[in-house]
Amino acid sequence: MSQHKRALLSVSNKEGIVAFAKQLVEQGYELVSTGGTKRKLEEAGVPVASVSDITQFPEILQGRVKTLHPHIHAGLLAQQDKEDHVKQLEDLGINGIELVVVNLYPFKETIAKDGITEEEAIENIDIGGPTMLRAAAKNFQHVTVVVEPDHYEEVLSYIKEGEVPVTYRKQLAARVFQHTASYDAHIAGYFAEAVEDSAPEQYTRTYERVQSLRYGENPHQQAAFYQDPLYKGISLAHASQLNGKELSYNNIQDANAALSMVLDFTEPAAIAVKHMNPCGVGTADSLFGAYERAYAADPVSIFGGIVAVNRELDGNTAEKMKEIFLEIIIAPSFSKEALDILTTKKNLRLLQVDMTKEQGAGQQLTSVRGGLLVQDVDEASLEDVTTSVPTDREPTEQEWQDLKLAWKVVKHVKSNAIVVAKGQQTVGVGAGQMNRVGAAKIAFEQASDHSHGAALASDAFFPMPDTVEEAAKAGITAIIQPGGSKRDQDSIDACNEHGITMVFTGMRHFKH
Ligand code: 93A
Repeated sequence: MSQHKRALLSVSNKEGIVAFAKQLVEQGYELVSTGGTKRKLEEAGVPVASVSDITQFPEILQGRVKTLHPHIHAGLLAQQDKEDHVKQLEDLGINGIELVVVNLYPFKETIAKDGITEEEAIENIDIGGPTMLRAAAKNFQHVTVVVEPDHYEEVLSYIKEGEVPVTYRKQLAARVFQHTASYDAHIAGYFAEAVEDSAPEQYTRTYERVQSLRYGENPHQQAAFYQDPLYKGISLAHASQLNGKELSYNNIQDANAALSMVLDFTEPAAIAVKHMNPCGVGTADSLFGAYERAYAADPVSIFGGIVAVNRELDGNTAEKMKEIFLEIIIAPSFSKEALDILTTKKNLRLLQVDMTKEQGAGQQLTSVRGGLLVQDVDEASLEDVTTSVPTDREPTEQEWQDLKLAWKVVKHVKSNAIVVAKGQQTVGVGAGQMNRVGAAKIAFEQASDHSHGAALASDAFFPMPDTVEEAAKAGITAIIQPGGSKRDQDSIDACNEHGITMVFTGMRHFKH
């Protein structure tokens, strides 16, 4: 056995490798490298042997087989405190490897690029690298393994002190197994997507931290924001923050709710959200008009709320928004005038989100104790169903407009949900009640006399005619709901009695 310690260096990301290698040589290490890494080190005048010299085997198949050889892997996996391991290495003329520095082909970065071919993606699946990393990590009692350039300095300082402590080597091994697990999860996710097998029962995804958050839903809870790097659709993780304080956990939840809602509208729309429920929704021919309606829908609750719009935010609308305290404004873009107006408020968060991407909303994850529920995001709309009108009276043109708006909004309201809408805006929202009539009563109370001639949407069917009775008292003239209750006829009769028209969608929109 050589009296020198040996380090194997094989890196795709060559940042910092030359400086690190030079210092290893100074510390008495013999270096061994694969083709590209070796070239880089030689150019810098660092003495280095090639893996092929050790294996006595060339790199073949355009680099697909470089380090996959018993001379390398026995060197990595041998337990130096086991006599028979040491003897076998000696008999076979294999030297041990004490330090492994490997980072992998950039698979994730490659697939993130536009227009990448399957061939390019596949060539970036590293096989030899993870094999070395995992071998060295398994053998952390005897081998130091470094997968991130961030660790070069720390490892060097230990080497200079004489030895890398085994506790630290174990930490590095843990990083390696996290790294290779996440690397493989990216590959699995890519393949699942490629064979259109990304349904919830085949769920394979890996998430990466976007940011640590100051705290969670409450100050005593720790939290962080993760993103699915494979998701290429519209997401807050891709937003540019143009002004304001850092987003909080609750901000992200609320902003996500507002964004999801505004994306359901093609006409100019403004959505105001509080605690993940819409408190005001307005649409109009202009964004200014839409915001005026969203504001008028509930001028009290919007205070401290989150507003999302689906058109460039202009100066006039910005001026109007500035009048009250808002936490966040989300828009596809902000005019210079709007920015000048709103950036005078130091804390107001402005989020610019590209709303043009077409990819769907993907899957939704909810954690339960010790587990996870996965489902498709509810992206259904009225266009996906065949509606029917079981009542004597059909909706008028105006009622249809209000019903459509109410139905779009009710999907985003926590169940049991009742939304009352009139004249291109919501006038009452009853959210998250344990009983449907309770939700309706809240909506009517909020709507006050605006519920006269208004439309009502219910996220699920009426098990009894009581909601219709209450609606009639409040002056509602049109109702939209899934239908399908055993006692639908009682609700239909009640509607007919009060001259109310009712639409069945055949589709439910529970949201928990
Ligand atoms: O194609 S591989 O999967 N086959 C191998 O045997 C192998 N050994 C190391 N890729 C392999 N590597 C990877 O090559 C390393 O993980 C590293 O990312 C890269 C370094 O290659 P080079 O030194 O030629 O730039």
